[in-house]
Amino acid sequence: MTESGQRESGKALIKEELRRQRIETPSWAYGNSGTRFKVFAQQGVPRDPYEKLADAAQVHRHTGVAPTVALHIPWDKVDDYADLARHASELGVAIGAINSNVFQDDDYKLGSVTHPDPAVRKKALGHLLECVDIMDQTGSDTLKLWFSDGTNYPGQDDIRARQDRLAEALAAVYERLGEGQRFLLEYKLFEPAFYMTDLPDWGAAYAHCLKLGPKAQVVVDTGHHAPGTNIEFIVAFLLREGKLGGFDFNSRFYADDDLMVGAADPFQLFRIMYEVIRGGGYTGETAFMLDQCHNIEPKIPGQIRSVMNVQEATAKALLVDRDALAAAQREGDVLGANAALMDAYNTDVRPLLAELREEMGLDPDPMAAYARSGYFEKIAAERVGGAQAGWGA
Ligand code: RM4
Ligand code: MN
Repeated sequence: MTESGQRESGKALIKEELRRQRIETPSWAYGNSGTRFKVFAQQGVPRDPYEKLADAAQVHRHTGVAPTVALHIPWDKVDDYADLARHASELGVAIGAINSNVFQDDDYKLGSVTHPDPAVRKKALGHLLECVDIMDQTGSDTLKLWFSDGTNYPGQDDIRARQDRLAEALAAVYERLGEGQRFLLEYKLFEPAFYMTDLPDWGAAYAHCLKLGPKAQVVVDTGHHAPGTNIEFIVAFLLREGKLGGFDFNSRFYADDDLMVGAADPFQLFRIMYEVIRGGGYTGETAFMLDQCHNIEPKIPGQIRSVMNVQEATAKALLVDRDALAAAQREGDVLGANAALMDAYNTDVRPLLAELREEMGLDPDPMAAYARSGYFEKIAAERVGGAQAGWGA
């Protein structure tokens, strides 16, 4: 084959991979959000889970790669989940991961599943089991567990006993999982607890999951690490152990900022995606989910932009000449190996993605297509009255 023929077939393969990528958007991204200082209301914001799904369907309509929506319980509580799932499918999307919430009740002031009072622990576990019931009704295969549990002061509670309580709850949830269901265990360095978090890092999450079995995997929220943490190392390690269940993608400059993925550090996102591909996570069960809030920017375009950012990082990671990289690594060619990565990162993949979108029957420019669609004007006019959904509702 000629060199240009090879280039064309390489490009076709990359497009094939990009075409099958799936990025899940979170229902809470469509609602109002803010910081602890102020939640800003926006026009046209959904008032219930049905309207959130409609907004998510728009993101899928313009990107073609965001066909599922994560729910957060109880924020997205409805009387009839089968009906909600039907509504999603009429809109051309499906319900994805179920996110549990044991952090917004007065009872959880000192913790949920790690609380010193067994009655509170029982209540928290009850909620987690209820989330599995909901999965049965929506057909979701993934439960995401994030605990705000931790302590603010040295001596406040027994660190080791809290681990025992956590392990006990996780085992009970694990037991309840049905065929084809799994849970993803999320860790976070700090916040809302400031002294000690019960699941502060991937090592703790990994150890709990390892003990439980194959249906327990770790989820990496990119905003949940100390500054400077090498997240791609964590990705490589967990994939090697078959324990990388998925990502909560977002960007951070300082703490858990929940900004658009790829906004703060697109190079880091590229490095992460390279390790995902290298480790077999791209074609495996690693879920690409967004966990973001759009406090000041419009929400639907914010999600579209985020999906595009993930696609761009993925395309660049797919472009890495892995043979050349491996050869340079074998030869100890430090600069050559680094150049193999950087060449891919420095490639402008936007024309390739535009071409792919056209082949998929989409507009090559999803942001412009959404702006032209009239959807925003429609929801701004229609969604008047009623209570707007917000982070926490
Ligand atoms: C947490 C964590 C969870 C998400 C909530 C909204 O910090 O990232 O994944 O469900 O925020
Ligand atoms: Mn998260």
